[in-house]
Amino acid sequence: MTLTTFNPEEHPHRRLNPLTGEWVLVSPHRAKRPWQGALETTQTEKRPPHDPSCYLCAGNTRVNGEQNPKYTNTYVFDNDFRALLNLPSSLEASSEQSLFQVAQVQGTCRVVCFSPDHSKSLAELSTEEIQQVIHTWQEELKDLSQKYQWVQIFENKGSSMGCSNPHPHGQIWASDFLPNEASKEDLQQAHYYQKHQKVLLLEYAQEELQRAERVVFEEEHWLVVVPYWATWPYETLVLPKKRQIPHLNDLEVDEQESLARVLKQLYVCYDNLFETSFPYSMGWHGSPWAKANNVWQVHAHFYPPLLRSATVKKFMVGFEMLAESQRDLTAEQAAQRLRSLSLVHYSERSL
Ligand code: H2U
Ligand code: ZN
Repeated sequence: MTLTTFNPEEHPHRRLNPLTGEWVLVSPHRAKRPWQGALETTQTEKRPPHDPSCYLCAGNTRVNGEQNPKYTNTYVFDNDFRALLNLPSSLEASSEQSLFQVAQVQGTCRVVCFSPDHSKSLAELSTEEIQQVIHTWQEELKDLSQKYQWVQIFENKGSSMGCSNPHPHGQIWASDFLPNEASKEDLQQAHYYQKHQKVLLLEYAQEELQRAERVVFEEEHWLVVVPYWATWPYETLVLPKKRQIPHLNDLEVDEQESLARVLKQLYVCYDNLFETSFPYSMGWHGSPWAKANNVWQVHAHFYPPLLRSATVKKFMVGFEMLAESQRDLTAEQAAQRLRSLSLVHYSERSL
C-alpha cells in the first residue's frame, strides 16, 4: 500500500453523515478478509398464497381472537401488542432528578399488510400493487399525523431483521415525541438551511446526480443512491431529485407513480444481489407535522444487513457499538455492484 497519495478505495478514512452529524469509519482494505464466522440460514421453500396458520392472511384469526377481513388489497389494523399506548393524562411522569429523567409518551402502533398473497414479498408485487402500498402509507400518515408528531412507517423484512412472519407486511409507530433519529435529522436539516438557504437533501441529490458514482437508479422524480456516508454494506437512500417534498402526503400523482417504479426496481435488484429474498429494515422519514417544513426532504432509508452472500451478514458490534460505525466495502463499490444487477427478478429468470 502506497501512502504518498490518499486513495479512498484503499486507505482507511472517515466520512460525515450530514443528516445525523455522525461520522463513519471506512476501511476498504479489509473487504477481502476471510470469513469463518456465523452464516445466516436462507429460506428457499415456496410459500402458499394463503397459510391457515398465518395471523396476517385474509380471513384468519389473530392472537387476540380478532378475525382479519377477507381483504383483497392492503389491510391495516391496530397492532395487538402496541409498544406505544394512549395513557390517561392523569398518569403523569415527572423527573425531579437529572440522572433519572423520565418523560411520558403517547402513541399507537399499526400493522400494514401489503397484499393478501402470503407467498409474495414487495419485490414480487406489481408496480400497481406497490403504488397501492404507497397510497396506504399516505392515508395512514394523513390520519396519524393529525394527532402525533412523528409517524414512523417501516418494514422489517426477513427473520435476520427480527421479522416474525414472512407475510408481506410493515408497521407504523406514531408518537407524540420526536424519536432520536428524527430529532437529529430535524436539527441537521434546519442548520443546513440556516447556513446555506438550501434544502440539504435536494442539494445532495443534485450533487450525486452529477458525480454519478454512487447512483443506483434514477427515475423521473426519484433517485436511489448508496449514500456517501452509508454504514450498512448495501444501504441505500431513496430521495426526490427535482423539488423539496416535505412528506409522502405531498407527492403529486406522477411523483407517486415514479416512486412505485423506483421501489419496484430497488426491491428486485436487492433480491437479485445474492439471489435470495433480501432482508432489510427500511423506513420513511419526513417532516414532523408540527414543524415548519421548508427544510425537510422526504426520504426512505434501506438498511440491509447482508455483506457478502445470502448467508454472511455484517455485524454492528465491537468498535461499532462502543466507538463508531464502520464499513469495509466503499459506498462506490456497493453502488457499482447494485447497478450491475438485472431488473428481472431471479425467480422469473429461472422459469
Ligand atoms: P413483525 O414480524 O415485523 O415484528 O410484525 C408483526 C407484528 O404483528 C408485531 O409487531 C403484531 C406483532 O405485535 N401482531 C399482532 O398485532 N397480532 C397478532 O395476532 C400477531 C402479531
Ligand atoms: Zn399470511
